Amino acid sequence: MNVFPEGFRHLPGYLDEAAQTALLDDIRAIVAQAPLYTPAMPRTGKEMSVRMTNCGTLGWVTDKERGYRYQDTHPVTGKPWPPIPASLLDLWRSVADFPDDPEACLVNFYDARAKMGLHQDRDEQVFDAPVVSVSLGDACLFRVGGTKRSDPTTSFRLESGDVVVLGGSSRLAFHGVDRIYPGTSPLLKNGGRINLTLRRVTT
Ligand code: MD3
Ligand code: FE
Repeated sequence: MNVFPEGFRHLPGYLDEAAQTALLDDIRAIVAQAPLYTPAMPRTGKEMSVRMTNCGTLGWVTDKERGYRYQDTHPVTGKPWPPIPASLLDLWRSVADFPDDPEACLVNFYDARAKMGLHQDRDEQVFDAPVVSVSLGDACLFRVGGTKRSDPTTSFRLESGDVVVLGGSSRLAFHGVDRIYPGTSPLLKNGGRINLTLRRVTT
């Protein structure tokens, strides 16, 4: 029984080692301009285990007072987000099958204990563009279900260099990261996993 939602594409090993290293250099330059920060859940203020930053004209942020949203500046430095690097624009143009470039690139950093609970991505104003995700560093156990929280889910590993395209009905599928597998990639000297998600936000 195939429980992958329609429009879900997993491209294992899409980026080779050289492309992963080059992309990691781009991400280091972004983090130097826009440091990783610890986001907090709306209302409760509970800190997430994943640290985040963004590049692009808009970035996804969350804090206790104002909740989930997109904004054009870093919540700690107040500076505009750095631009999306050419490497990621090229990737989007190759796999997204969408006429416009992405506006937002969320950079998630997972240490060995970090995880992300099952959720839908619905803070964007439009859902017609796909979400494109790139994994770097340690592997993770990823879970994807259907468009209802109660739908059955499938779990599989995402490895460094994998790309996932979430188009069609998969765009609103529930998904999450159950665990990181420490020591499964030599890419990051001190271990951990980086995930990049490219998105359209506005009309
Ligand atoms: C499936 N990030 O930032 S990326 C997120 O690995 C997020 O950091 C995860 O979920 C991570 O919101 C997963 C792959 C992904 C992204 C968006 C999706 C899978 C998706 C949207 C719908 C279904
Ligand atoms: Fe998500």
